[in-house]
Amino acid sequence: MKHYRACNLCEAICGLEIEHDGGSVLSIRGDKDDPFSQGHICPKAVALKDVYEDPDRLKSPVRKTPKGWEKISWRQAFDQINQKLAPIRRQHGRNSVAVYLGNPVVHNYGSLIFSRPFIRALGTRNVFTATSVDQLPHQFAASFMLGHSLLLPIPDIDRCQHILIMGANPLASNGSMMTAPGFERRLRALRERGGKVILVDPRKTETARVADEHHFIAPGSDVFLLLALLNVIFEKRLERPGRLEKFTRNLGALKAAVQGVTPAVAEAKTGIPAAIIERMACEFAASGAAVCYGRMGLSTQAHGGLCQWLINALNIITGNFDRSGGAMFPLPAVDLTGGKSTLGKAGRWKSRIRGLAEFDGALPAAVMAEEMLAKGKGRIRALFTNSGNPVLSTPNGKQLEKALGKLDLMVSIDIYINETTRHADFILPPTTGLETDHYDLVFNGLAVRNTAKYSPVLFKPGPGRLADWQILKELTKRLTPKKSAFASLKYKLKTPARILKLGLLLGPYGVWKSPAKFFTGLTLRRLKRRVHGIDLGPLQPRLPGALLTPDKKLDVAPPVFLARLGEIMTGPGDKVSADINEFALIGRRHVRSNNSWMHNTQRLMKGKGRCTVMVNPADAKNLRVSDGQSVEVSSRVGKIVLPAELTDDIMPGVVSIPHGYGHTGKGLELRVAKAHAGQSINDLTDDQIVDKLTGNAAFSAQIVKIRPAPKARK
Ligand SMILES: Nc1nc2c(c(=O)[nH]1)N[C@H]1C(S)=C(S)[C@@H](COP(=O)(O)OP(=O)(O)OC[C@H]3O[C@@H](n4cnc5c(=O)[nH]c(N)nc54)[C@H](O)[C@@H]3O)O[C@H]1N2
Ligand SMILES: Nc1nc2c(c(=O)[nH]1)N[C@H]1C(S)=C(S)[C@@H](COP(=O)(O)OP(=O)(O)OC[C@H]3O[C@@H](n4cnc5c(=O)[nH]c(N)nc54)[C@H](O)[C@@H]3O)O[C@H]1N2
Ligand code: SF4
Ligand SMILES: [Mo]
Repeated sequence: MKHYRACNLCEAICGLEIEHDGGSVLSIRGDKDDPFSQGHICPKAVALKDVYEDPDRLKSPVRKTPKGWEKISWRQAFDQINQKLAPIRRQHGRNSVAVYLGNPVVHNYGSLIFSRPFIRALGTRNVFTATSVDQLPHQFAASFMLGHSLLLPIPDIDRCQHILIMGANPLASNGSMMTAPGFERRLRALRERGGKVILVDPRKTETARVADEHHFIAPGSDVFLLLALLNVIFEKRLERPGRLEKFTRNLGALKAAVQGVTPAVAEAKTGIPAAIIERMACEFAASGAAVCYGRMGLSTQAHGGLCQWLINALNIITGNFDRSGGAMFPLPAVDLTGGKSTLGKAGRWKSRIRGLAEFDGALPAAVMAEEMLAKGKGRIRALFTNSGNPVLSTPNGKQLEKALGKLDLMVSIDIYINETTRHADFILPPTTGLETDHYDLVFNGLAVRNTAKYSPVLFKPGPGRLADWQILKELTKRLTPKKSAFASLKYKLKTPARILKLGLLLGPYGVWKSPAKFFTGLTLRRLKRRVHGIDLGPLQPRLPGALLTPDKKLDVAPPVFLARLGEIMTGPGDKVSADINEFALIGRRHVRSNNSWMHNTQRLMKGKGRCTVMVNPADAKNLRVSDGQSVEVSSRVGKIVLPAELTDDIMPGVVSIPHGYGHTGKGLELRVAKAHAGQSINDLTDDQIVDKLTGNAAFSAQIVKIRPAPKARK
């Protein structure tokens, strides 16, 4: 039997063809008839079978006891959680209970939809999500420039002729903040039609293989490259905002802001020769269909917010915004912006200890531990985690681990006991992957083409199993005062599929939008019938209509960015180390790995351990370190020991360690791939180093010391 669905493991939403016998998976292949992914998949999709079959995956709620984990019923779990939660809320107030939402929430529509009412019912300001260790700067820039944090410009990769990629490695990550299944094929096609791919990255990554040019850049210095590119364009009068000009505000302020940051100034900061910067700017401006795209390497650094602003600005002043071949705005079948601005949703409250500002209802994850540790009124005493592993994924993970030990109550909704959930008092395991239905509410909104696809349940979960949304719904119900019979019936009837049905009906392709489309418009029933998905066409210009700023104008230089830019231009500058043992730390991803949680699948964890420290051979020589030798990497917050991997692919003065490893705790040993346990980069990253503008964690360019590891005592 064949089943069709979209893979929900990463942002590429590839179509899958799954052969099965009703109970087990026989094979997983790319669905050639999926109009978007056209047969592309990566090795992770095949590992969905392993997750489904994994004997280590939890199937029923567990409670921590002095004798270890004890299985309990759902009713016992909900009752006991409630009994412990109620007095904490009563005595210490609503903010004493915190929530952390991890990455898989955005890949799971039920969890996404039902997390909101849960947070609302808790009424807490201590909400943390993986956004602030990831793409917050993109959303921050979108909110201030366009009026909504989800009005995100996406490179029109299939029609552009020139792409400048900064701090992204789509050949390993399959693309991010840019849903483009088969990224490599799309980049190759760009070059085959005579286009150009330029990559700027402190590591010559897998993506460099398909680029025309790769330039090393000093980590954390991208803001100066972007300022210089804009500077050259204004100096040479190459700016051509075209039709955007009519509805763009503050062009003059942008021009003034980049004055003085010449290619020579940027060369000193970035290491990229001035002549190359000048040529890059001219080629970009001359292309007519160019786009600049910057991802993790740019958003998770001290100037993340400025970088994402300047990328938008570069695309705007060259007219490559909202036009074919530039950065465009998808029109998904369910529009999450809801037509309401998010402009006011910033800085409404601040974190208790460090005073970092809220954005879109959440505080930076980097303050989570201190909010649990620092005594006083308003301390976090209870935590719910949903689909996350912040001990491995947020800066200074060891400190967070210590803080979790001080909580009065911790509840985790997760399918595994991991480095974080092992500190929970209760783990509530949902159905996952092949056992759930899905519609991609988030990534259709970031996609390089408008498409829609509904993924039905493949294997019906057995009795006593609950989906994420059912767990959230039950937790919410118990927090909410008794409602009228009508209100509780209405709530009872709410399911993700029913909400989707309504969203599609009211959405831009829905029957409701245009009565003329009564027989053809998008409905859930019609979508379900098209098992491979529906193509809704290439991206179309949407501005100024889609803008959600009060005056319906695009702001190319909002004051918050100008103020922050002023600070960094007149401030003392970044520490440039002179010590030969000191290096700038960057991260990395591997195609056969998925953040912290798929390291229990044999198929992905084949071969040598990948959790190594990449060091340039010239640096290794100075350090007297040879390939494979154990080195100690240390920072203000911690120390880890890993094998060195010598490679010319890494820029001198820079070292790279992947994140998501460090599965070394008792009871957490990987069953199938011990060589891949590794150590956590976030035992080195400093929680005090954040992007001051957005509060996002600044993982990149933190300074670490390296030395040969002291020999282990016998
Ligand atoms: N130094 C450094 N740190 C980083 C990064 C980096 O590049 N460098 N990357 C950052 C980024 S981009 C991200 S997104 C974060 C990710 O950080 P997190 O979201 O905190 O962690 P994940 O590793 O994605 O863990 C996901 C958890 O969800 C569980 N899970 C999987 N499927 C389901 C499901 O269907 N339901 C439920 N309830 N649980 C499920 C898994 O078992 C796992 O425990 O890490 C960030 N941390
Ligand atoms: N196989 C696989 N795919 C994934 C994931 C995974 O864990 N495994 N995670 C998913 C998630 S949650 C996300 S958010 C995306 C991320 O998707 P990407 O952003 O494409 O992934 P990264 O590999 O983190 O790429 C960041 C690049 O930035 C570079 N870099 C680091 N610091 C700097 C800097 O200061 N300046 C510049 N210019 N470059 C810098 C790094 O060398 C790296 O090549 O990937 C997703 N896809
Ligand atoms: S690229 Fe992403 S969405 Fe596509 S198969 Fe791989 S993990 Fe799944
Ligand atoms: Mo991410």
